[in-house]
Amino acid sequence: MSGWNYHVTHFVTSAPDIRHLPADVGIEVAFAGRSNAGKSSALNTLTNQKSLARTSKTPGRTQLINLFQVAEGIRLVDLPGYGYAEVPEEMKRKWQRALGEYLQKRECLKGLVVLMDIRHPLKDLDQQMIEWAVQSQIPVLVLLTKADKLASGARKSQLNMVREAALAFMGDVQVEVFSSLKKIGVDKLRLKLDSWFSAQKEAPSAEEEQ
Ligand SMILES: Nc1nc2c(ncn2[C@@H]2O[C@H](COP(=O)(O)OP(=O)(O)OP(=O)(O)O)[C@@H](O)[C@H]2O)c(=O)[nH]1
Ligand SMILES: [Mg+2]
Repeated sequence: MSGWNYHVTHFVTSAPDIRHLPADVGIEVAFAGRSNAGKSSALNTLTNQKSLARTSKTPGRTQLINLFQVAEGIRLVDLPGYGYAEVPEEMKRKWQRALGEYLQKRECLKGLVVLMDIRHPLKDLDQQMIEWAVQSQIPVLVLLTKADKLASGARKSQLNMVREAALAFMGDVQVEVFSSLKKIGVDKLRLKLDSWFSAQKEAPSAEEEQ
């Protein structure tokens, strides 16, 4: 199975809620995680583009559902970060609602990448996110981000700890280390996306079926 070329990914649209998204067809894989976990950076690293997804030192920067197209019917989604305390309640409620709706109602969602800072993994909302995905039979790839911030021993022990904890979810949950800065784990991410997106590539077109 040959993979997709993620480098040609381009921006499609930003939506405040699912009603503003394009038709619910094809396959989407969403990147979720706490504010500042490194979602937008991971998307830029994967696609080898400096500023496809906007990154910021200020948490809560990505407040919209941002869609990117890899190929026809193949999309990546940068979801609003959750769990940022400094955001006004009203705004927080709005994002949380948009996020929940997207996760529960979007039929074409076929995989979830949950990003967590390797130094602070498995916060309550991260666990809720994984639990929800497992219940919905959506496979999960957990990326422990900013792995460059830890020495290799500490990195390994965090990975083992989170892998152990992930077993409790009793679902399709794979855990890997990742660094946008040092390009660690990018191959693992690419392989996983290829496998989630392969259904689309292998599906016969309407013409071939006849
Ligand atoms: N050292 C290091 N810093 C990183 C890495 N990835 C992201 N960062 C930094 O972490 C901060 C947040 O990164 P973003 O990619 O904007 O995080 P996000 O999850 O998209 O944040 P929101 O959009 O607010 O939810 C930025 O200052 C990045 O430069 C990494 O692999 N290593
Ligand atoms: Mg972001």
